[in-house]
Amino acid sequence: PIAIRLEDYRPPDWLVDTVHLDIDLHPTEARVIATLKMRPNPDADGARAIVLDGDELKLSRITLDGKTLDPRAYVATPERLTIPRPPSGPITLEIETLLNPSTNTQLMGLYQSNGIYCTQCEAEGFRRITYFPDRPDVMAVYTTRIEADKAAAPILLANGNMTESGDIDNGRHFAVWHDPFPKPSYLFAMVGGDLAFIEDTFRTMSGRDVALKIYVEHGKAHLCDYAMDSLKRSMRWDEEVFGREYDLDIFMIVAVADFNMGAMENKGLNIFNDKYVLASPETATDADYASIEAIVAHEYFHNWTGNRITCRDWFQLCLKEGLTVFRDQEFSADQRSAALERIGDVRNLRAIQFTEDSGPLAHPVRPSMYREINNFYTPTIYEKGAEIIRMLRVMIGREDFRRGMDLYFDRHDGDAATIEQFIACFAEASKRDLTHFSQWYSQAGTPHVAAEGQWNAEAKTYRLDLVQNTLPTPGQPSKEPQVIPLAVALFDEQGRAMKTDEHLIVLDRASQSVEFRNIKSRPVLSINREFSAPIVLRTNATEEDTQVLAAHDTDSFNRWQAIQTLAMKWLVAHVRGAEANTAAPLLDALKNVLADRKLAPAFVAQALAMPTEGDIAGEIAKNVDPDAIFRARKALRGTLSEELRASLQAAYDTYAASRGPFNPDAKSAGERALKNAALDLLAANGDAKAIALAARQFADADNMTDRMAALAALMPHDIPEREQAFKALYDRFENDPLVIDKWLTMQAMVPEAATFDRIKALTEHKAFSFKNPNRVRALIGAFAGNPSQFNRPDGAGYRYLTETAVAIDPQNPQLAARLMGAFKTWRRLEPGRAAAAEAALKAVAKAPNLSRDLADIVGRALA
Ligand code: B3K
Ligand code: ZN
Repeated sequence: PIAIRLEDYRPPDWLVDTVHLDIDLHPTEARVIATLKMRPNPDADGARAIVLDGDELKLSRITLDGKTLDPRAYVATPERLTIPRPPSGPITLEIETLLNPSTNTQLMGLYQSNGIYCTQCEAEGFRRITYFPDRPDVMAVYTTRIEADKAAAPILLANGNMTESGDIDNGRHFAVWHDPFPKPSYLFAMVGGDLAFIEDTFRTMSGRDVALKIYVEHGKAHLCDYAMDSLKRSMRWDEEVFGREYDLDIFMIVAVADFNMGAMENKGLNIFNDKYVLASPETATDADYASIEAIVAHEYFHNWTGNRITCRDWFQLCLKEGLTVFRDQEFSADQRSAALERIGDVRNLRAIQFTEDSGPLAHPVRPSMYREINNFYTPTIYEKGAEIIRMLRVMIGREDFRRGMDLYFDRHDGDAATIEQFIACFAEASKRDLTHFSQWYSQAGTPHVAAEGQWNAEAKTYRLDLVQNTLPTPGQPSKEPQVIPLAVALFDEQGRAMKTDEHLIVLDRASQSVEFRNIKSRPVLSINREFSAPIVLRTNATEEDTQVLAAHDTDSFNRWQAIQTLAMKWLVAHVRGAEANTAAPLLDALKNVLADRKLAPAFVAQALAMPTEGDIAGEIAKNVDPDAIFRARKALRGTLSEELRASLQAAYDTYAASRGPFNPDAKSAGERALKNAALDLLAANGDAKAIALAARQFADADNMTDRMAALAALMPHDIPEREQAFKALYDRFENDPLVIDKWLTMQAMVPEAATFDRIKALTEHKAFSFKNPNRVRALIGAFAGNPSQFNRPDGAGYRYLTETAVAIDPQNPQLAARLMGAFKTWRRLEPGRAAAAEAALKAVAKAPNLSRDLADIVGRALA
């Protein structure tokens, strides 16, 4: 695939002012007539040829200013429509294309999901509908007329407000939608089908009433209430916190079963994966409820950060995605618990982004080159992008941050903007030079920071020496120092906060020292509080220091971090063969936390959740042996199970007893989380009483959270109770695909050699289909996330994954490429496994006719 470079950006030669789409829906022969009012771009100096993008398109007709275009005046291929010598002034083009939605298995452009017509255009799917300058800096006003068989598609939706609808003869009908806000083509959407819906209204801060509708397949309307509630809370929150009001008369969400990702923010017509809309206590876990809330909010927030202000080009993707993730994280923090949200977000960042940043797929938050843009919807663009904005707020303070956001909305409303323009707003609002800070966008890799403190008893000073270093990443062999905001506090050895003047240290050189004065006793350092910067931190803290923080740090994040640090120390020592080392400091810390009635149960649950196998592999970083890691983690959990039995049982009993009707709110979810974390550890050794307890909870549960937690506790053990539970889950929910996904995932996670055969058998099961992305991710994606089994020493896991990806590729390249994300850490494996992974990747690279998506990912994974 050819390289697209940021430095090659040129403004479009032609602009499109209005688009009129006339779509005649049909399963195999849908007809699209696009009428484009175009004019030369006064800001461009390039050639004046008209070059429109296409992808697998079939042109049936074209007119220019009402006259059929002479075949010698244009060239049409499936990928491009070129008019080499168009008139010099404004023109109207009418382009007719014919599509086959029923065979569109890529799920890009116009396709059918369970008979429902829907579209997905980001990033480059609009060109699968009609020829168009399919780039985000071409913004136009769209009017969409949809016509369809009324029985097959009684509901016809598109962006904007509906302006007209009616019946025509032959049982057909139509609807016209007009979106007054100019938008790029990637935000276009339409839907047609026989759908159920729920509706509500929202009164905006200026007093306008907005109709809210959520459309789903028939029989699912009763599962939409939580999504609707999340939507209304998001709309209110964006008004209160960012001053952003909704702008159309209607806001719609449509949920479909076949979708390549989570959801899509099309203007006024969000299209969602079923998984992030449908919920009932019976079928959705607390984690599902939290994701629905976060994703509904995320897509809604895009209305301002993404739609009203969009991206000039795809290199600026983090402009909308990093910012919108930041906004949805803030929303969840406000709706639930800020401390717990931060712990969860950092856990996720380390699991998915730090791993990416340390391997062959590392890339800057704003890349300077890509070959397939769909491969850049990554944790780096999204999660690290959000971290940069959080750091910016820490650096300039909340007030200037808000003023910078206001300025951005004010100045760039209606624009296709760049990162530079965004940062300039904050530089102006805070009167600061943010040039060096902006390097976070261009330099890849996670900085490692060493913080070493020395207390001088005589001088009563505490000197903190800070050193930063970022390892090379592909294409960036040497790195510059980053601007790293470090929130700091000092405690005495009894855990009392010391009064110090310095709270925020900005490390912006390779090394620097800070001195605290008037420090009368040896301090304990709490640094990178609230995870103020996305870095890997090493300190010279003693184990006693870490215990002080684990017991007393007033920053919940760092208190949780201290406990993780104690656990990690034990785990790494164990992986390296030091089996005799004591877990006493960790056990003390956990006993403390379990006994502390003032702590939120959700926090205690997070403290009990030991570092994952992936976390440990990241810490070890080189020569990783997944089996040794698995054994160490199992041994630690076994020790906790033995040593904390009484307090775990007490925690379990407390929250098992306080059960009322299911409520998905944060407080109830936190109580369930603690109860289930306790159950998980109680059962970690396979103790017969604990297994019986888990089996009983599975059987008696009145909600999916408790049911899945019980199954997760049984899952690591090769016992009949586990197999009975798998069977019971299937029998009860065989007609509910979203629960079937949980059933598939849990089986794919079993840490036993037999899992490999189980996976292969499950692909033949009638509940499974390679055509549905949710099923594939639930089974194959989860297997790729099973560290000990995907990384089987014989390499069979690698081969299976790559062969599966190659088989899926012709049908759905995006899905195939996503699966390959499992190889982002292959280079840190021990030599035997690394060789097997490399061989599997090389076999893919040699396969014929790879999609651009798969070829790009494999090429980079091997580079
Ligand atoms: N913007 C979409 C993602 C589109 C992915 C295209 N491959 C969803 C989101 O981030 O909100
Ligand atoms: Zn987004």
